[in-house]
Amino acid sequence: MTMNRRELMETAAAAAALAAIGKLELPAHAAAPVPAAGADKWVKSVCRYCGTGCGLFVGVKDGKVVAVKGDKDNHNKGFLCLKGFLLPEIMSAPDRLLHPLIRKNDKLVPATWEEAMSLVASKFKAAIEKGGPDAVGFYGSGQALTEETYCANKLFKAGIRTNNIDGNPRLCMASAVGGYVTTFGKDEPMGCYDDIDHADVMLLVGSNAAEAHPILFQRIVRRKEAAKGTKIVVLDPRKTPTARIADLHISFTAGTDLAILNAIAHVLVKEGMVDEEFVKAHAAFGEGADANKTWEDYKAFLEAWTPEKAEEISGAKAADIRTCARWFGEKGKASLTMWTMGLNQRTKGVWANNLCHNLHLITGKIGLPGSSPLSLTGQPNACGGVRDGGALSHLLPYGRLVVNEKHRAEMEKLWGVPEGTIQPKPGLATVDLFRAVEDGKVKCLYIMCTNPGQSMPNVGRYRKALRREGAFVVVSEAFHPTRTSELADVVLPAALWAEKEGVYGCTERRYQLLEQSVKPSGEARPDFEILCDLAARLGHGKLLPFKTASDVWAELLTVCKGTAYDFSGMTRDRLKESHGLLWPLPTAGHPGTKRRYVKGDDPLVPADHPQRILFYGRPDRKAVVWLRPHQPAAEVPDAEYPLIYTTGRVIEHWHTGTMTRNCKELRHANAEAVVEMHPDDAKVLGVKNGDLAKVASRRGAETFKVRVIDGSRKGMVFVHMHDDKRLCNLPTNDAVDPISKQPEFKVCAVKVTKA
Ligand SMILES: Nc1nc2c(c(=O)[nH]1)N[C@H]1C(S)=C(S)[C@@H](COP(=O)(O)OP(=O)(O)OC[C@H]3O[C@@H](n4cnc5c(=O)[nH]c(N)nc54)[C@H](O)[C@@H]3O)O[C@H]1N2
Ligand SMILES: Nc1nc2c(c(=O)[nH]1)N[C@H]1C(S)=C(S)[C@@H](COP(=O)(O)OP(=O)(O)OC[C@H]3O[C@@H](n4cnc5c(=O)[nH]c(N)nc54)[C@H](O)[C@@H]3O)O[C@H]1N2
Ligand code: SF4
Ligand SMILES: [Mo]
Repeated sequence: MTMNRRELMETAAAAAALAAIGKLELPAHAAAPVPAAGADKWVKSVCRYCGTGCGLFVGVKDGKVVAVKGDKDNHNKGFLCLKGFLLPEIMSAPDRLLHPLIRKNDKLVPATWEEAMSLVASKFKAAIEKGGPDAVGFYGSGQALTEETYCANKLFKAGIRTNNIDGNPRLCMASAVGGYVTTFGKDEPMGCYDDIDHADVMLLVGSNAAEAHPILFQRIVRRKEAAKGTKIVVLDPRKTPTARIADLHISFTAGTDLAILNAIAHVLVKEGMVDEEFVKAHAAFGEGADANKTWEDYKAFLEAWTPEKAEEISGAKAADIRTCARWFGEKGKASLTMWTMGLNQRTKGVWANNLCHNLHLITGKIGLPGSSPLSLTGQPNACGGVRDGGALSHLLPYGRLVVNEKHRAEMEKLWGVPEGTIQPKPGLATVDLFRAVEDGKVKCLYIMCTNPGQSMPNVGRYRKALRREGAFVVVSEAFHPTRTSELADVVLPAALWAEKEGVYGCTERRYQLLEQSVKPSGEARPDFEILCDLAARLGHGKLLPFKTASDVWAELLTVCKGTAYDFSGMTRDRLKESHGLLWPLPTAGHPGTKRRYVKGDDPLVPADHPQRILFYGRPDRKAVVWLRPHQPAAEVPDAEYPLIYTTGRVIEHWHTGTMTRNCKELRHANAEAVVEMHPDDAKVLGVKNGDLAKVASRRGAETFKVRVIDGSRKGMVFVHMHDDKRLCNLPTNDAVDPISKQPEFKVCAVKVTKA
């Protein structure tokens, strides 16, 4: 790390920062120092960035956002990390897009809204007339507001009648969704942040929470400080800032977690740490796609998965796996597992999720304070808008499925469209959607609130697809140029964060309202308004008759009613008064649900249910323990491409950097993506700190500055994803998990040479 970055991190708001440099004391927190800008009013809102979902107040002066301060009455207790704290800087950045752009003579030039929207509508109409509804598609985002995503979903699935609507949660949370649905029958975690405060043992698997969820990480650190003896195990190939607070850091070859997770279960069974009664009452067992196995079958399956075998496959020490299992399984202790992209972004991502759930089901350490599998959500509204709202190509709102006739009929009735309107076949998931643009099947693509020209795996291929002759690409963006807007035919200026109103749903099923603080900049319009305008121009105005985001919410309260997501008691007024509400919340007076499936907490479990828990998500009212053997990544190193390539985040930057590059403090701290490598690898390659190295896979290559760092794992290089000049996704693999269709960003094979 450069001195510059260290200096920055020392003054940063997150406990993460101190943990990263090996100190555990909590820093004097940046919740307090509000810039001396003297705001006239403070408007309640939520941070624009990560799935922690910190509550904050936006300080407004003369119609401009001048400051933010953390909301003391929300779960973040007034704390914000540096990115959240610096949000005001992004609002009036020089690269804010203030008017529409249209491509003329291969150049993007300013246009009026009327010109831009009539061009978009005519292109969409022509494509649909010629090629049918599936000739168009929509690619959305876990950062769009719930109301916006819902409008897009309704317009495309019920108006245009295509299921070709997907979004970046496919790159992010799809394997978590697949894990929850296959194990519990319904998506979304059962646990909550409060579990951190009760956990005795915390497993962080493939999660660098110190950088990616700083305020949650701070809560983890607080728990460790408050309850001596709390054990933290980090399973990550790299020695991340998160790993620096671990009591046990298990490093291993990327892509081999399945062997380790099965070996942990092996030890739990062998050493009598299972809860037979719980298993008997609540667990089913399955293999492949069917829950047709038994407890005995599962134990027989685990026989082979010894820690020694896991060591052979993964390089993790068998003794460490045993220690981890013994901590996790100790009777009477609360155990919490949290995971993120290290598990999800894999071709066996759903299986890896299942194996996390298995550990909790066989020990009964689930649905108790401090005991839960809790997948950490990446984006601020992946849960609320896209997952719960059903805006993926195979989903319909609130747990309903495109392939289910009854679900389609329910939605058709709710949407007031004729029976048979919704297509019964799932549309194209992200990678297939972009391939359909490549081969001309999808002629028009509408991209909203995401930057796939930088964030897609094997991005060189899809950048070409977006510029293909005959493809028409619309991008709704708050900034320009981005690596996607530069490829567009039309760029629409979107209102940003505090310039509009809507709901975000974060990791713990918590829905929160972002109130509008200021007017949109320039000619920018909220995505909600743009979508309603498009619907009217395409002849589907009746489907989106909404005047305000609040009107959309009123409709959502009816759409969720009676589902496992029921939040119909969460009126706009309640959201306004509250500092976040957790669903299920089915009636006006209900306080919300901390722990789902748990009697006395979850209103969907009958009060007289004889057991403490009811897994009502599946017809047999059980959760499934899955028999999932280890399988290797889609691409593993060989003689020609000898190193593992993995990519991810740094605390200062958000994804493709369009927003955080606009904060000078963040930009200066860590502007350029580097390739981190182990000293031994650097020696073999003949490179040192600051040299340039070319990283090449079978798909593409990019050059990065070298950072030699002993926290790296030998045989693996790690590259940051925020740099728009050095695209970390040129080499990544676009192979997908067969169940979740999520790409394997985290593992592929590369060769590195001095550039
Ligand atoms: N600062 C910041 N915070 C963010 C974001 C951001 O862009 N910047 N983005 C948000 C979003 S959308 C997301 S999805 C989250 C992501 O949050 P995280 O998943 O925590 O972040 P990543 O850096 O993508 O990856 C996490 C870790 O996975 C490890 N890893 C790689 N391969 C494997 C493997 O095979 N097994 C295991 N167990 N681990 C492996 C990497 O070494 C890395 O440390 O962050 C959210 N928060
Ligand atoms: N190599 C590699 N690639 C990855 C990952 C990885 O770990 N490694 N992680 C993947 C994951 S988990 C994720 S979530 C994706 C994220 O990838 P992206 O979604 O492509 O990344 P962002 O930079 O968040 O893009 C959001 C865009 O929306 C714009 N924007 C902001 N607010 C608004 C708004 O209100 N309306 C509109 N219309 N636009 C707005 C921002 O300027 C920004 O350009 O990246 C994926 N790609
Ligand atoms: S932890 Fe996440 S939600 Fe909270 S302030 Fe930081 S970026 Fe925003
Ligand atoms: Mo993500």
